Amino acid sequence: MTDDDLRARYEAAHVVIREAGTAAARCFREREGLAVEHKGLQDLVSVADRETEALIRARLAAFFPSDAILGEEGGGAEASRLWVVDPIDGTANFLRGIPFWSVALAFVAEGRTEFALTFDPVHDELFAARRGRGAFRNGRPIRTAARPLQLACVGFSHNFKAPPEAYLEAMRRLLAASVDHRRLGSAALTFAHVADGRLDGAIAFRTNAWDVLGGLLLIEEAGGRASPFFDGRPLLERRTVLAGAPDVVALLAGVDGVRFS
Ligand code: 2AM
Ligand code: CA
Repeated sequence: MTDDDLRARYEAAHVVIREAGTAAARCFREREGLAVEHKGLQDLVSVADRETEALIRARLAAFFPSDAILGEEGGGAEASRLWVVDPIDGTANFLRGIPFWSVALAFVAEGRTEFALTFDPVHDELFAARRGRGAFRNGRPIRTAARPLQLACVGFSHNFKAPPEAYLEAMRRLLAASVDHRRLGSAALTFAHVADGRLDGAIAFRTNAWDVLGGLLLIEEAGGRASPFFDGRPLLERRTVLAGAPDVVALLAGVDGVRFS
């Protein structure tokens, strides 16, 4: 793809994610009575997730009809030009009225994430990164933190399809090193907060591409280290990923087989 092709998509993604996030935030404010279904154990979906994804798909298909789309709710398959969409990451927070959720978009060309956007419409924070060109919050450059380990804090993302052993091993290592932790409930937004230096690292257990693909690029572009998502396995296979400041990443490397290339 040419630089112009990528730039056109990156610019369009800003417009699309702001529109989608604004629509989702309207549902968030009026969420009482929203129909909710259970996808699995502690795994919910609402009409807001479906409508937000439908809006994103419609806009992307109109702008770039030959690109493929993979979305959490609507599915999809690997392709050479692929948009990866999480319409509402942190659905459980969204439905409880906890204002920590996001809309996440990433664009993959020839098996490499080229840009990523994560939008928190409640706080009007749009995190964006393009490969090789840095990471930004609302257009201003952001950097990962460089705190000493004993002031550090790592964000966890867990889902009930992941076995507990790796989670407990990560927790054991952090507690032994006096590193604090949070579980904020949106993997995509947790990774964005690491890119912005608010948290020092993030680990997500057996997670899907749409939850973390963009966040891994955001952290890399903000100066941190990130485990590769593209490791030879199919994109649709879940895996554990880890990213953040080098000493945090070193402390957790190897948990659930996480490797750095
Ligand atoms: P979601 O809100 O889009 O479902 C919670 O710590 C994180 O795990 C969120 O990013 C959440 O994404 C994700 N998550 C929740 N249930 C999940 C499941 N069954 N499989 C994979 N990811 C899940
Ligand atoms: Ca998600």
